[in-house]
Amino acid sequence: LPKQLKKKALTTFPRYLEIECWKRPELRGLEPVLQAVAEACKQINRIVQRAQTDDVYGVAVDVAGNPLEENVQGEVQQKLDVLCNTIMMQAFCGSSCNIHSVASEEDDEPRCCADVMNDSVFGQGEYIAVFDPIDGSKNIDASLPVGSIFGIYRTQPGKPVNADSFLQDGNSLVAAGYCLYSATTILVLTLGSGVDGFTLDPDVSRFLHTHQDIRIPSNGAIYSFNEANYNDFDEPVQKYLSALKHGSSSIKKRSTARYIGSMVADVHNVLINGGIYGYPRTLGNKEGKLRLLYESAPMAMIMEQAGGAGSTGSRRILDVKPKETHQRVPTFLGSIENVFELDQFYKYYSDEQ
Ligand code: P6P
Repeated sequence: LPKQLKKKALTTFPRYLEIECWKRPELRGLEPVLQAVAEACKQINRIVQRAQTDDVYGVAVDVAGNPLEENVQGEVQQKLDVLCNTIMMQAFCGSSCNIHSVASEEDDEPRCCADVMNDSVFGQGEYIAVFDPIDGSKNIDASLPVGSIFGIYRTQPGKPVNADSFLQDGNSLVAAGYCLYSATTILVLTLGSGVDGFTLDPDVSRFLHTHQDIRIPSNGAIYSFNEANYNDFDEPVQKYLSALKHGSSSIKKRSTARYIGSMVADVHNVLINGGIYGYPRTLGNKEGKLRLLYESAPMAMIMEQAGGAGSTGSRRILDVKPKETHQRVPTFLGSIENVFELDQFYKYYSDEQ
């Protein structure tokens, strides 16, 4: 092939981590952790791909065959959710001794890694991790995309590590990422200096560095909201959506409404193509539906690192300090101009003024 037609060989995720941790030695402790998380995402990918043929699917039951109790979200846990939670938890806790404790969407309370691994060798580390192991798992019914979301914080020096250690605002995130299980399986990660994407080559089971330094367009055509809730939205959101549909003196008419109902898929679509994703507060969810700690804050870090924004409508998501692990927050993520526009509607129309 002529030189210009030869595609540069894609490097692997381990190679990327090796170089990033060489550049920034303070991240060295995360190298085995993130390697293990990538392996966990490969396992989850396979489980998702085979969920409806391997009978992993269905309601998780106890030894007597009774459905397991509802999780903190009030959902009867699916076998798949429980399995993916275990895989992700063991990846964080068992990969090294650098993660002290973890908080999962599937568990009421954070757990110390020494307990998770049943070995006091673990759980001494300087980091804590938060994750939603399989967000939107109900979408697997219709073979729709689902995703895993995670974030890593440092423990606070000199303070005991407990549930309060997780109540840090998103500015303190050291790393954030997600894995989207869709037409392709892609791991998207930020270590605080840009965003990179790694697509799984299923033939060799390797994440390859397909997206270097992802930058979200400063403005985009996509708007991604569950508009069935339109009548419940705050007036600023209603006016913003109306302006997107009809155009206004200050807002360009948008042509592309997209909503899959799987946060990782909807957010990734906006990251790659530009636009805005929103899950505003509704009458049924006074603070929105998405969880601050392990959904909105990691996604907001990724958006900001890619040149975008993450807002609650009145403040940066990364500035919101959680009061409790499963706190919800109104969430708007996407291109800087789109999110800015939305915030301006809140500024001028909100009845909160
Ligand atoms: P609705 C999935 O259950 C989830 O948490 C997110 O992945 C998704 O964006 C949202 O809920 C969808 O919620 O109310 O639009 O069905």
